[in-house]
Amino acid sequence: MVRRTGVFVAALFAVAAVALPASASAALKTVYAGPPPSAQPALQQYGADVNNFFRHRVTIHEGDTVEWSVQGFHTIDIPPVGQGDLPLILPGPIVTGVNDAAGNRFWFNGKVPSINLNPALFGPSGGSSYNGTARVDSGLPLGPPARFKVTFTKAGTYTYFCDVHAGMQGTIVVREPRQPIPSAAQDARALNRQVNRAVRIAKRLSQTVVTGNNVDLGSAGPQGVEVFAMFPSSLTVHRGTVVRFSMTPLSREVHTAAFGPQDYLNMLSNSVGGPPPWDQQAVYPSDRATVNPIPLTPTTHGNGFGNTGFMDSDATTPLPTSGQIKFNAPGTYHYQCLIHPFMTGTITVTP
Ligand SMILES: [Cu+2]
Repeated sequence: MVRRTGVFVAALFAVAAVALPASASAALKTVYAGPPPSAQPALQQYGADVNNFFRHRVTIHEGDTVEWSVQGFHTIDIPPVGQGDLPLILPGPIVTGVNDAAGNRFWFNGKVPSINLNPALFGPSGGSSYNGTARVDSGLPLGPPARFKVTFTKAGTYTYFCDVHAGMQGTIVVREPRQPIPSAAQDARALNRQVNRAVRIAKRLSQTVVTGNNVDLGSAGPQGVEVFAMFPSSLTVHRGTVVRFSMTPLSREVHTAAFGPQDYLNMLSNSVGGPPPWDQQAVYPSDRATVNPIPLTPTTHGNGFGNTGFMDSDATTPLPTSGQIKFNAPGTYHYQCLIHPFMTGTITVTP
């Protein structure tokens, strides 16, 4: 239904554009949340996505409308001037009753708040008109090909955010009626420059080399560009080695490194990819409260489960930026990110 409406509206505007005199200023500009579809093949060859708005900065006239075309799991949060975005996750009731495959209680029962999506993001809020004083938020879930329109009624410079990806923000400059704004051709050139720059960054990031007993979860660069892979994707260590799994400093994502049987990891991945409440085994480190680093063998927790839990590079959340796992028995250990299950890796442990 969303897709049909979007196509219909786009067709209406195409007709309107033809009917208007050439001198009339544009009444609507499109911003992509995530890279525009035309840029995605070039980014995908490097396994990259971009947590940014395209164009990052857009200038319109008072009374004009911006339409966001959402190309990923993003929101559009336009707060009152000077305020920040809404939190993605919120602490809730204390965790209880979460047992491992062997029937033993995880350390975090009775000790930590459950972590779930912020309910304020479950739907749109604030209407479709913005004057700088009251928040307009598209809310979740907004996957492709969702569209979100806001009319800007007062001149000013407005910073807005994606609530999902910390650091993902854009700017709408709203000018008074007789002030100049960029033409459609100028906007198109600026969009191309941003896309080309992102592709160059993605290519460089795809060649990331991580040495030692370390794995980077993703490789993030400037402008919200991130390659979604484990670096390195396979690592061989001796029994007893501690491997550190780290976020990269510029990442706007949340990742985990989770080990265990594939069906068990699928269950956890489906939980955090779906509506709350999330399975808190995915969120919290499997063992951190009692032992650090997390010890892992093929029989840990009854089934070889071990998890760093949610990690990010955002200083405003309580999530850690890295986690350590100690490999206590020889074998081949497959692991993945529970939030991005296509990010996979292997640790081979020799005797
Ligand atoms: Cu991830």
